[in-house]
Amino acid sequence: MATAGVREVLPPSLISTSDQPPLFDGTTRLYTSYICPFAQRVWITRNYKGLQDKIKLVAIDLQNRPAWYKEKVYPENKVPSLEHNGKVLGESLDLIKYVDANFEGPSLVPSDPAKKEFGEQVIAHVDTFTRELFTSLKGDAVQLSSPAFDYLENALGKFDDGPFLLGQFSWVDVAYIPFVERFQVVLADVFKYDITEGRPKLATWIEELNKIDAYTHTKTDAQEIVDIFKKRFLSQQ
Ligand SMILES: N[C@@H](CCC(=O)N[C@@H](CS)C(=O)NCC(=O)O)C(=O)O
Repeated sequence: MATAGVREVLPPSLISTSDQPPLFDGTTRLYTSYICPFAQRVWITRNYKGLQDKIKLVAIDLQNRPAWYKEKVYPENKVPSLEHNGKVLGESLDLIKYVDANFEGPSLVPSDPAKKEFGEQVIAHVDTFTRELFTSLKGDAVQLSSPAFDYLENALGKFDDGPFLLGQFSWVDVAYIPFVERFQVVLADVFKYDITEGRPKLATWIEELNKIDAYTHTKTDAQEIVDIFKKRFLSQQ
């Protein structure tokens, strides 16, 4: 039984020669990659709801992917995907909501209509947010990434009953934090820029998220993030 605060032992990532785990044997499986920000959203959700024993992690090495993943499990060939009740579902934002609605544990979607509505609004912006961040790496990253972080700073001012985007911790924080985590590290290391400078709400938000085990247990090592970004997105740096 996994207990809050105790770090679970993560299974090794499966590679091209790894056998396929049984499919549709009644086990719920989250196919994931430990370094994927999209998959991290669903992993945080699972942890927060205390589902470590109910949703098994199956990590895939995306650089050396087993053929059976695309052929038998998830034709989109991406992570995350969730095997549950005889089906395999994908898309991280949908999966956060699916896991929240279909499993026990604390809810990540508030019932307050004003929070629900603002949550949908902020979620509708998340793809623009991530696009802005990745595009910023092709030019003056500090200047080009600023509107994205300013958006968050502004959104964090909406509710004052807690430090999170909807006041209390919710699926909206889960959707954003994997990307903020990566760009905070990369902008600090490569561009010597602190994204929290002049953004006190963002600083507190990150600080408070770092107190939540469900999230901290999913974080990627900072040096690994820098190495991945240098190789994939910053080849000219
Ligand atoms: N829109 C998808 C994106 C998932 C995604 O792009 N995952 C990446 C890893 S971070 C992936 O599986 N890439 C494999 C590929 O594109 O072949 C979601 O939100 O779940």
